[in-house]
Amino acid sequence: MPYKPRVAFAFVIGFVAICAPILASIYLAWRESVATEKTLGLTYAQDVLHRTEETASQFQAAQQKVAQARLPPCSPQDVKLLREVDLGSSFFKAAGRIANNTLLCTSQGVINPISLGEPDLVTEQGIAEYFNKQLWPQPGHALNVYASDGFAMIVDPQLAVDVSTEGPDVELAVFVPSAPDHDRVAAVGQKLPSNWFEAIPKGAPSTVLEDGYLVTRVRSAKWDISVVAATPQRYIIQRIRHFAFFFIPVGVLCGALLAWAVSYLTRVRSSFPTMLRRAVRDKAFYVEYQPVVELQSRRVIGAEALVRWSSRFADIRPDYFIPLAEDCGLIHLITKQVMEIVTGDLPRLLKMDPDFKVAINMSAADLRDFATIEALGEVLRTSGAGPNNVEVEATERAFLQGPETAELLEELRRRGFTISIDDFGTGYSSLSCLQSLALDTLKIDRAFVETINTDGATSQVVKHIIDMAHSLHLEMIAEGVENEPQARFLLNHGVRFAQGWHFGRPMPLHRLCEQIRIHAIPPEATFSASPGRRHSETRR
Ligand code: G
Ligand code: G
Ligand code: MN
Repeated sequence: MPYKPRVAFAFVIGFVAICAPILASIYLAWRESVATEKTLGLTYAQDVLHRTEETASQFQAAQQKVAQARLPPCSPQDVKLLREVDLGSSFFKAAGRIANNTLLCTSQGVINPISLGEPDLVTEQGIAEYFNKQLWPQPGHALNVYASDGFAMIVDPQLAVDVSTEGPDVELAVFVPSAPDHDRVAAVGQKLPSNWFEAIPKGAPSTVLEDGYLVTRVRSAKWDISVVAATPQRYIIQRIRHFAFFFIPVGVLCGALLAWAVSYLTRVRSSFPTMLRRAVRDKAFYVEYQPVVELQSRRVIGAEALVRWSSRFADIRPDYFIPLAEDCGLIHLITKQVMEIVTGDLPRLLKMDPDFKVAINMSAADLRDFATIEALGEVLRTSGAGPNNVEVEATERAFLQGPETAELLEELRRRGFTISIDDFGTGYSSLSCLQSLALDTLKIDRAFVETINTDGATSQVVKHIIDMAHSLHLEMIAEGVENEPQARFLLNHGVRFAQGWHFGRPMPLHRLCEQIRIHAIPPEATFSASPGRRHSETRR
C-alpha cells in the first residue's frame, strides 16, 4: 500500500480502536446480564420442580406402603400406619383415608368426615388433586389434598414454591401440564398470566422474554408436573448497569490505549523518513554476514551482507524498515551505506581468501538507477577487490522491472560482477524470463529447502528448480539450510553452495573471519574434525 493511504488507513483504525472496545463492553455487559438472569431463572424453576417431584415420590411410596398393609381403613392399626408414613415424609402435613371425595380419618386420628367436593383435576398417573381446602379451623393457609386408591396426602402447597430469590418480584408456579387448564398446584406472584402456563416438551427447559419478564419453564421427566419461573426484565437492566459499571471503564481504557498506540505508530511512520536520514547520518546501520559454504568441502567461500539497524530504542528488523525505505524512496541511502561498510570489510576478507565473494542485496529502485554501476565501481577501486568478489542479489520482482533494469544488469555482468536472483520461486515468477535474463546464480528460497525430506505437496518442487537451473547452466545457492539431511540432499542433487543456520547465522565480521580460518584446512579433515562446531551453530 502506498504511504499516504496507509496513514489514512491508520486513522480509520484509530477511530475503530476507540469505539470498538466501548461497543464491545456494552455488548458484553448485555450478554453477561441475560446469561446470568437465565441461569438464575432456571435455578429457581429447577429448585421448585425438585421439591415438587420429591413430594410426588413420597406420596407414591406412602401410598404403596399403606396399600400393601391391607388394613381396614381408619382402624386403630391403620391410623398408626398413617402416622408412621406421615413422620417418614418431610413434605406431608398429614396422611389420611378418603372415600367418595370425603376425608374420613388422618394420621392425627379419626375425625368428622370432611367433604372435599369434586377434585380440581386428575393427573396422568390417576392422582386426584383437590386445591385450596380449608381443612381444619386452625390458622395457616389453605392446603392441597392428593388422593389415590383411598389414600390421601395433605400438603402445604407453599412449601414447594418457598425458595429464596434475588427479589420479591420473582413469580413462581407449579402446574399440571396434562390438565386442560394447566391448573396451578401452587404459586407465588401477582401476575402469572395464563399464557405462561403452556406445556413444553419433557426434558427441554425453555426461556423466553414475554410480558416484560424472562419466563423459564421446566417439565418433569417422570411426573405430570411443570414449573414456571418469571424474573422481571427490570432485573436484567439493573444487572447491565452493574456490569457496565465495570466493563465500560475497561473498554474506554482499552480504547484509549489502542488509540494511543495507533497514533504513536502513525507518528513513527510519518516521521520515518526523518528517522532514516538521521540513522544514515549517525551510521546506525551495520552489516552482518551470513556464510555461504561449498557443500562438498564445507569451506566458507563467501557471505551475504545483511543490513541491521540499531536504533535508539531497539534493533529494527530489515523486514520492517526495507519496505518502508523503499516506499518513501530512500532505499538508495541504505544501499549506499551497506556498500561503504562492505568496502571497508573486503580487504580483510580478501587477505584470507582472494576469491572470497560478498553478496549485496539490491532493491528494485537501485537496479533502475545507473548510479549503482558507478557506486559498485567505487567499491572495487577503494577496496582493491575484483568484480568476481562482488555478487549483486536482486529479487525476482526487481528483475521484472523493465528495460532499464535489464540493461543495467547486463552492464554489471559485462563488467564481471556476479548477478544472482534472490528468493527464487516466491515472487511473481515468470519462468520464461529466466532464459533471457543476465543471470549467473539462482538462490533457492528457504521455503523450498524446508520441504526437503518432508512429504508436503511442494516437496518435489525443489527438484524441479534444481533441474531447471542445471539446464539453464545457472549456479545455485540453497538458502535456509537448517540440517545435515537437507545439506546431503542438495549435494546429491548437484547443488554446490548453501547458506543457512546449519552453517552459520548472520554474524559480525570478526566471527566470519574465524569461520573462514577454521574451514581453511583441507576438506577431508574439515569434514570429520568439526561436526561439533557446526552443530553448535545450529541453534534454533
Ligand atoms: O537476514 P534478515 O532477516 O536480516 O533479512 C531480511 C530481509 O531483508 C531479506 O529478505 C534480505 O533480502 C533483506 N535485506 C537484508 N539486507 C538488505 C540490504 O542491504 N538491502 C536490501 N535491499 N535488502 C536487504
Ligand atoms: O531474503 P534473504 O535470503 O535475503 O533473507 C535471509 C533471511 O533468512 C534472513 O532473515 C535470515 O536471518 C534468514 N535465514 C537465514 N538462514 C536461515 C535458516 O537457516 N533458517 C531460517 N529460518 N531463517 C534463515
Ligand atoms: Mn538475500
